[in-house]
Amino acid sequence: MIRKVSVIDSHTGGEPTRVVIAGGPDLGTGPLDKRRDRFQREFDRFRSAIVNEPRGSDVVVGALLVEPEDKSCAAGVIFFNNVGYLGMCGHGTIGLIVTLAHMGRIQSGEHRLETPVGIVTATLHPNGEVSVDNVPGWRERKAVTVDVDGIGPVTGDIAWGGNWFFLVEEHGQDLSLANVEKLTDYCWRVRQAVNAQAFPEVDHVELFGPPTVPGARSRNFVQCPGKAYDRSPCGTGTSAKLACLAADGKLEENAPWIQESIIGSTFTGRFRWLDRAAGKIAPTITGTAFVNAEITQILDERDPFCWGIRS
Ligand code: PYC
Repeated sequence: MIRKVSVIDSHTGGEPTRVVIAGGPDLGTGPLDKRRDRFQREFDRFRSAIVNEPRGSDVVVGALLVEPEDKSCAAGVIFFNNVGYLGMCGHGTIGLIVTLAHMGRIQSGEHRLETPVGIVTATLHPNGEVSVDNVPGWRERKAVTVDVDGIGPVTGDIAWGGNWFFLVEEHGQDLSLANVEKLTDYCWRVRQAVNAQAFPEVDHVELFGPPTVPGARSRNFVQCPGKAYDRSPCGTGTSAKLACLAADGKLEENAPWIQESIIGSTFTGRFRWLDRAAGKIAPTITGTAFVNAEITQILDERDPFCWGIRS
C-alpha cells in the first residue's frame, strides 16, 4: 500500500527539475522512445504523482533515471511534466548533470546521456557550469501565419530543438513577469491555432523581445505543453531559436547567443553547422543549476490524491 520514491530537486535558472533516483517504475530494457511509450501506457499515474500537486506543481519537470541501452552513456533519462512527456529537456539535462555530480556519480568532464530523441553530450565544467550538446535542430517552416481566435493573424517560425516550437517575434506583448497571465492566454490561443491550422505537433510557444540583462541578445517567454511557463530560457527553445538565427544568417557558427528568460536568468547558446544546405545545426546550451532538496516521497494508496491532482 505504501511506496517510497527518492527524488532530488534542483533548479536551472529558476526552472525546477525533479530527478527520480529510486522507486520509479521498471520499464525494462530497449530503446528509450519505446520505454517512454511504456511509461505512458502503463505507469502514467506515477508521472502525475511525482510532478503534480500535492507533491509538486504545474511547473515541475520530472526526470526518470534509467539504465542506458548504450553503455557509453552515464545514464538514460525520460523527462516528463504535468501533462505528459518531453522529447528532450535542456534545463532538465543541466539539472540532471548537477544532480549526478551531487550524488557522486560523475565528476567534471563529458558525459553522454540517452534520451527518447537521441543521445546528448553534457559537459560539467570545473566552475559548475554545464554545457549540453543537444540533438540536431532545424527550422521546419519560416513565417507561418495563423489566424488566432480573439487576436487575429500571428506569424512565427516552426523549429525543432528537441521539442517543437512556434517562435514569434512580432506579438505586441509586454514580456514582463507582471504580464504572465496575459502572456499565458496569448500563447495558449496561438498554440491552438497553430496546431489546428498549420502543424499538429507544436508543443511549445516562444515569444521574443528586447533583453534587460547586460550581454543578453534577447528575452523570451516560453509556454510549455501543460500551460506552465519556463522560468529558464528553455534549452530546447534556445536550440530552436539558434536554428532560426542560423537559417537567417543572423548568427555566425560558434558565436555566443545569450538568451534571457522571463525572470532574467540566462543560457548561452552556440551552434555548429551539421548540414548547411539542409539548415541542420548542432546546438550547445550552457547554464547552471543548483540542487535544493533530497526528498523521500511517500505514495500511500489510501490517500485519494496519491497519484496527483490531474487537470
Ligand atoms: O529547457 O528544454 C528545456 C525545457 C523544456 C520544457 C521546460 N524546459
